[in-house]
Amino acid sequence: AAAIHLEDYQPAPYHIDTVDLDIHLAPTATQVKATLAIRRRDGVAPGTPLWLNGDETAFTGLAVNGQGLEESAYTANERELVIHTPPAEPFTLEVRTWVNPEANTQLSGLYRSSGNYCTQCEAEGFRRITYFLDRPDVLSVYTTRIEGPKADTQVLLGNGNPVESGDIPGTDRHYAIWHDPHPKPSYLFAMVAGNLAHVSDSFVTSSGRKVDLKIYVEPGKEDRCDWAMDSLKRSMKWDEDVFGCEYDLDVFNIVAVSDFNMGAMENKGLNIFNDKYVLADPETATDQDYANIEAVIAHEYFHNWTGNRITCRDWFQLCLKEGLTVFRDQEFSSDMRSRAVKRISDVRLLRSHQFPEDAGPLAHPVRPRQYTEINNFYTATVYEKGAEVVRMLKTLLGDDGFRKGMDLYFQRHDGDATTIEAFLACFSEATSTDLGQFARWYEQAGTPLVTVKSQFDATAQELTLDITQSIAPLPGQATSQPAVIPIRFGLIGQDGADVTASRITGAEVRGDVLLLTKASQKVTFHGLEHRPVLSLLRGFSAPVRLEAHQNLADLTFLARHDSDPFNRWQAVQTLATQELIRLTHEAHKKGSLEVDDRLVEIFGTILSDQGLDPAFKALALDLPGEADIAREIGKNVDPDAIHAARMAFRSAIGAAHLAAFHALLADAPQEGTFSPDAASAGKRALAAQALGYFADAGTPAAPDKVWHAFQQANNMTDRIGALTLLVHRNLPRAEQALADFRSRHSDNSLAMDKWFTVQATTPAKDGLERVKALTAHPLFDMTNPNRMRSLIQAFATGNHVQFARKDGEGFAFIADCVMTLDPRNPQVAARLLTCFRSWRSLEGERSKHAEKALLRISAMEKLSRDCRDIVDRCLQ
Ligand code: HT7
Ligand code: ZN
Repeated sequence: AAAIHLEDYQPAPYHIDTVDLDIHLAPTATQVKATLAIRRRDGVAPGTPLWLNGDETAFTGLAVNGQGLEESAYTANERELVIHTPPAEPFTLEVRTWVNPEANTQLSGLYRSSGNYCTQCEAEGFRRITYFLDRPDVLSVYTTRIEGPKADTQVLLGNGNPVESGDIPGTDRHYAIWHDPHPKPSYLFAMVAGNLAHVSDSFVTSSGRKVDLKIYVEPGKEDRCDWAMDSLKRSMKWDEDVFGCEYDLDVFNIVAVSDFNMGAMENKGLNIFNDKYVLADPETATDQDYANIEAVIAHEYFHNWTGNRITCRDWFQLCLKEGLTVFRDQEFSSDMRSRAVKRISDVRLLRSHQFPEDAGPLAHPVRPRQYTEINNFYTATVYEKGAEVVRMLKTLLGDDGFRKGMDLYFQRHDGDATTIEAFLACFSEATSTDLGQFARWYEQAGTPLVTVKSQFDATAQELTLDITQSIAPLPGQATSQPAVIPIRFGLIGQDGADVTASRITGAEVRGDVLLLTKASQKVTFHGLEHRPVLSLLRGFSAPVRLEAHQNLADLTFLARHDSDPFNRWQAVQTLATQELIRLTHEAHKKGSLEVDDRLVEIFGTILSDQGLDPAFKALALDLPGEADIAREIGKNVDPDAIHAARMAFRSAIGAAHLAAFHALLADAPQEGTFSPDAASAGKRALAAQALGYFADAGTPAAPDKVWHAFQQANNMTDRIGALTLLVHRNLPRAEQALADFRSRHSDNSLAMDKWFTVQATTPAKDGLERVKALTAHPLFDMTNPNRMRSLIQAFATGNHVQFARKDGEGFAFIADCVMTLDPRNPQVAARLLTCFRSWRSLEGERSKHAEKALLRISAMEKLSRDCRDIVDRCLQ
């Protein structure tokens, strides 16, 4: 398929001011009548053909200004509707199509989930319902009439406010009409119909308007919506308080469905969610689930202003809404929870998902310049790195400057479909700052590497840093230009308190932020009596890789004394990573896996620090994951050696601090009533770490301890934690625990997803065989995206030793799954396929097997555009 290029952007030749939809629902033959009020754009020649997108769209008729057209006056097929010579004056076009929701396995357009009708139109699903200028810069006011059989579609929902509803006399059918007064692009259109139950609440906005809030779920699941509703109300209040954004309709509806390609969708006034991000109770949801629900509910709600009121001019600008909205949801969660813990968790996610993407064949700028399949650009780079870029803007401009820029953006662009340039111009104008060089963050792919070498001159009382920044060559980007990199820093004196330099030369400094702007620069801190310990990149102030060449003593000092919690955590991670890399090399050559006592001791210091928040402690105790170690090693990766190294390190820590872990377990809270708040979750996370290390210390008491933890768990976090240890460490009664879990939760699909994932990620030698056997399990269903991800994708992304097996069987299995899935659901298949993105960094034999699997996919006849795009880029 031909690539689409940013530089080719042209505005649409026609406006579509209003869209009136009349949808008659039926499982296999839904009739859609779209009446479009169309107007030629100024400057466009009269008679310019009107070209509308379709995708497997079934045409049944049309009329222009109420009159039928000769067949020669238009072209209608699955992919397009072209009116060859439209009227010069504004006109109405009535188009009739029909849709088969039952057969829609792609879950894009109008489809069925558990017998209910729902839609997913981002990015290009609306054209699967009716022909349209299906692009984000065509904004229209929508009125939707939905009609269906009363028995099967008791609930009829659309965008905007409800206008009217009633029975259709003499039939068993009824209808509802919805009107959305806010012009919107077609990707934000939605409708839902079915027999759904709901919970209700309300919110009074800052200007005193009452908004009715409803969450719709399958009947019987209403009692699992409390947390989502609570999160929604907190999000609405937070957006008013922090960004001055007030909600703008009379109703806000959320619908949870169990078949959904992604997490959720921000359709105007009618958010549709993967039920995984709505449903929660202590019995079935982990603390992580609660945190995710809070974040995703907030994210979709925040899109109402950043995405819906102000949308993207074209899909290249996707980060305009996604990066900004992720930043906003991260800030919301930070305010609801511990800011330090949230920052560490976000950086871990960025490093584990975005850094590998940015270092391999799928690397692309935060604002890509070309694509063949837009669905493949809903990536960690657009979302997570996009959020980091917004965060850097805030760091550079300060809190007030950032808020001024956002205020100007909302005021100037409300109702627009706009660009990154326009967004940056608001910040530039509001703060009189030149952001020309900063814009490179949107244009260049790759993670900058920042290296720092420091030298202290006691006589001159100067600390000098030699700093470089560079991006390794990438496909399509041989060279790069220096970016503006804000480095938040501290200088720590011998007593552990921060000291200040009398003067700093060689770089612009704003408060405690150093601005790097050149490929290499020398920065000097003057007036320092003693050599301070450097704390760089505090709070992870820029999405870069930092090589600061700090020795064990300095890093240990930072781990103990840094006033910046992120860098305290980072110091432990850096030390642990260095040791894990050394141990991995030993394991690879079958050497001895003796762990350095000094490193084991650092974990003892963390454990005994009474002043640390339990959630922070839990994160600090967690060793870098296997994928993190692989990424740091970068080439000739041997996943077996990494696994052995990591387990050896864990055993050493467990054995050395057994008493401390034991004490932590004895102190673990035995709650009566479960609370999902951050403080309680932190205590559970710490107890889970203690149990894990206790198990890895290998004492004879460990298996019983874990089994009891499993049996006594009164919430899902504790239960799944213990079950994971039983299965992954192959402890006695693991199979019994799996059977117990299954019988307890077999009627709850979200809980059963966890059951599949625990087994998919077990590093045992027969891990792959277990996964293959589970594909034949009666509860496994390849066509349900959540279930597929819980087993297949969890295996491919969370089981490095088995996925990257030396015999190549792991790769071959995933290739088979991709090929099975592709004809049914190409979006989900293509996402699964991205698990091959780091194949070139594996050691020889393994990378050969991965290439073979990719070539097999590439040779498949009728491969979707989605998978073709990913496989071609992986192999380039
Ligand atoms: N904006 C939404 C993206 C999304 C999506 C994209 C492609 C295909 C299916 C999809 N479902 C949702 C979600 C968000 O980022 O808020
Ligand atoms: Zn989003």
